[in-house]
Amino acid sequence: MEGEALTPLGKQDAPTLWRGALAGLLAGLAMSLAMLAARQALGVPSVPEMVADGSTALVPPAVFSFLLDALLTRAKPLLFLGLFALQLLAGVGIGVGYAAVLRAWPRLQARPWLTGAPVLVVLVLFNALVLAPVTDGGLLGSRLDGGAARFMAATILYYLAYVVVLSYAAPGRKPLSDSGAVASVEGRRLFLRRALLWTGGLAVAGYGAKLVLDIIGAATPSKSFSYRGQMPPEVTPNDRFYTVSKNIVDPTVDPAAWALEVTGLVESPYTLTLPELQALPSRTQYVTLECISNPVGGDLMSNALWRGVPLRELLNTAKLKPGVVDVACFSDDGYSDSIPLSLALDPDVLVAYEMNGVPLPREHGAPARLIVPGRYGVKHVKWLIRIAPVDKPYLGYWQERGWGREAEVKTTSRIDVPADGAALPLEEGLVGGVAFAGARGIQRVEISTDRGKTWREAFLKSALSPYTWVLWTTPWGPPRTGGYTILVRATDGTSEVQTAVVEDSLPDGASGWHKVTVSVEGAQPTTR
Ligand SMILES: Nc1nc2c(c(=O)[nH]1)N[C@H]1C(S)=C(S)[C@@H](COP(=O)(O)O)O[C@H]1N2
Ligand SMILES: [Mo]
Repeated sequence: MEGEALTPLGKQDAPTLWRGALAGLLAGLAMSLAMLAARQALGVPSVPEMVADGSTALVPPAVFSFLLDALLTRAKPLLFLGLFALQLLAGVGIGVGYAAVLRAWPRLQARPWLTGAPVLVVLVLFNALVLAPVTDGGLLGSRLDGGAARFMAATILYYLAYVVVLSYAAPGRKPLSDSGAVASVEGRRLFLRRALLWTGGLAVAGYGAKLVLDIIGAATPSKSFSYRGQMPPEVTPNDRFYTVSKNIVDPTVDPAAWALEVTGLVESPYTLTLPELQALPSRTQYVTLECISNPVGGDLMSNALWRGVPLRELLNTAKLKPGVVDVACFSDDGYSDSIPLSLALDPDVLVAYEMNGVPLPREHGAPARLIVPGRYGVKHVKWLIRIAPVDKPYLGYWQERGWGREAEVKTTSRIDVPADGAALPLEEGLVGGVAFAGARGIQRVEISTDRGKTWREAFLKSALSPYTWVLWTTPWGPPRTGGYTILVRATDGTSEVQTAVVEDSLPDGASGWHKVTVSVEGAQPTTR
């Protein structure tokens, strides 16, 4: 149409900001779809996952510890959805800006590539130079799974999807010819185009929603079970064992493709397949795990029977070179931690592949994980893929984020029966729970109902191993009706009494005494 050239595009032809927002939303959906597809096909993490992972490195742990605990470990699907919504919001924002530019320079509408290309370049540079390095993925994503090439390919792919849809959906009406006949043809074309756009957009959105639901379905929210009012089983069944991980989606490792690399400061590095690991002499051992962020009285503590090969045997086979300080352990999910050499040589530190008699479940680190008696959960690296002795102190994932290096379990005890807030009859009942002191063991557990003036010693069930919690119980009959606070404290194997000093779990684990408050109500009519 010559008309286009004759009638210069004016502001009235440019998109409204609303239209820009809508186009931005559509483009954001297309981008998210491409992002999730790239994640599926290339294994490149999506932007929300990178941000979630990176945020734990960026925000000072003290400020963030509540959020970390609440969001990262408990409501991961929510965190993921929230970041995803933010990503769409960013898409909308760019759409609005884009429309504003077209309103300022309406003639640019005829050249969508001229406006689209800079947006693409800025987005790609953002990923390469800001997002990846800041979230620990390295410049250009070089430290991510699959390296820089895959990350940059995926980046270009999903941002291209954004820019193409945006530059297609954002521009306002181009001037139509004055001729009615031509206009109706144009109108029909426009209609077709719109119908196509909407169908495509909806299909894309639908598929994207499915992929998001898939991720959320695969997301392993950290879980724990509370035994309030009930004694916990001494050995926690696998499906009740607490789970904690840094990931929105935990890795699924193919056991057939899995290999454990023993490398670093050793004479003869080697790798082991799973059958090779399982063929080595193994041992079984009960070990209680407790998360370093478990509050006093919390539920992030469970006990299981583990089978595995002593780490020390794997290190001996590789022959350590002199000068080893720490043994660093690396995981398929990018997690890592280290233990000092002296501990790594303790025959009770295991590379475990069985939990309570069955192969390690996925969420507990299949096919193999580290079990380090006496240390908090952080040290028990799951989805283990590499063991590397190193000649200087090695800071693990959580230590880089402000948590303590030693992670030695503090003495803790918990009242499970009666439940906090319970109403009890005026008669003798049972008070009980668990106590744990890592590798030091538990010598004594006591309760007090007079704010610590007097203590009553509880009966202990003997521990299943030197590295487990103990179950304790004691009968208690409240002398009269009213409110009571029951306190508990344990004494560890070195005769040290659990400290009453209240300490937050960050950085070295929580301390203080657990207490429950109960009310004892009217006398039960006794049979006469
Ligand atoms: N690879 C990997 N290992 C990991 C973690 C992780 O995020 N990734 N989290 C650690 C933390 S903080 C804890 S408390 C324990 C929890 O182990 P569980 O889920 O089997 O109870 O795993 C540890 N090992
Ligand atoms: Mo933990």
